[in-house]
Amino acid sequence: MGKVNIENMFELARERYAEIGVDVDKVLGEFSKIAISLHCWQGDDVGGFEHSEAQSSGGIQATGNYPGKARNADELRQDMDKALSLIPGTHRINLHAMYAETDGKKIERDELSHEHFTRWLDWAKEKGLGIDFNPTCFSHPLADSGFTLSHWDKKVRDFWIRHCIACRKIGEYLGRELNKPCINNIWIPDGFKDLPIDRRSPRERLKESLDAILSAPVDTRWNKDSVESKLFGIGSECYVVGSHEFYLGYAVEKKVLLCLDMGHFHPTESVADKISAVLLYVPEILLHISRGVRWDSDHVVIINDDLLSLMEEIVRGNFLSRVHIGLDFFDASINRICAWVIGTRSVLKALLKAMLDPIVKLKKNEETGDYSSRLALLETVKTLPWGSIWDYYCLKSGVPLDTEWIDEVKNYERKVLLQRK
Ligand code: RNT
Ligand code: ZN
Repeated sequence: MGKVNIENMFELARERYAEIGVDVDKVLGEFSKIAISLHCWQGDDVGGFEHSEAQSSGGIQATGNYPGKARNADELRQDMDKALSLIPGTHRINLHAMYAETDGKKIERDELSHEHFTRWLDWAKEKGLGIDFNPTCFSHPLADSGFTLSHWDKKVRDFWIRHCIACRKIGEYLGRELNKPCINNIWIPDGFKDLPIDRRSPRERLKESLDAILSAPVDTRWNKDSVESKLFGIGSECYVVGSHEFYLGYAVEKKVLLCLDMGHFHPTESVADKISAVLLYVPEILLHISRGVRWDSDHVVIINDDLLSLMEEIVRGNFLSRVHIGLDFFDASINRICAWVIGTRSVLKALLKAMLDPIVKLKKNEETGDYSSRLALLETVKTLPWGSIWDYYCLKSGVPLDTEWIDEVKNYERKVLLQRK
């Protein structure tokens, strides 16, 4: 579609929205400031670059065999650059400790420091990106038992405590250097495949370990701690130590961030509905936007009811400054750059749509008890021309339209990805 057509359609859409009391220019101004955290692990199927022989996956798994995955950090950055060039706005990237660059030297995870992330940092500085971080408490011989911070053996726990403290220090450094706080999210796979007798002790040990991690002196202006719960994993079907209740309580007690992953709840539970409840008690939350199909399958995010209602809740509750939007999906059966672009653009589009909704009018309907008008208007906004506003935003941001970006990835696939043997 030509530039003039996009602009004309935008003008008409803007008028249409003005009729229902929505100031599109104001919305676009606010929308352009929102950063999404792009997870690096979509680019290499959650592999990392340690290349150790003893790998275990911690109950998460990318499936598929699409050619061209990144084999080292340079390739991963090159692929992320490509993806970011097809996504409007300035965003963040989300790293795991196992993406350290150690120049071929074996550095144990409890010895990692910011020096092992210098190239990531320089790249982020150059591109104006923020960085988020995660300790990697899986894919490691000391995680083979299925237990890390809640392990019965103090030596194993202490190793992972040291690793998490090292990661908090890295996060502090990255945050300060970039002048943008780093969200440091702890997720551990700990749990039992089959029925445990003692559900209590591992949770007591996990609490103790987390206390030890958080008591290390780290400037929380630059490193913001977050904890992520889970319902079950592959191999931890019967019991997960870090359950929702565990971490909700922990985050409330310690005033740290709670991470809500969309795949980590019972399938009919709404993560959207949790936001306004949780934010009464914790300062901020981190989202791991994901799409579970039948189970916590981490499919690429698309615009569906779950995503739309999540974004609506953040906007309608006026929570944008307290909700950090991160992505967490991994699909190795399609082009990995397409996965990033589809998922991130979908999140942005759902957010834009939510911001364009006539919230003042809808609230008024509700407050006056006029639920018929509320429902009628909710149905009306579904077909308002928000796609034309998205197209215009892409044009002004210098990125291709929805109908155009795929060609660029296909070119890149031919020229770059398929050359990786
Ligand atoms: C696992 C969690 C966790 C991971 C990443 C790699 O179920 O969702 O967030 O996906 O840390
Ligand atoms: Zn997650």
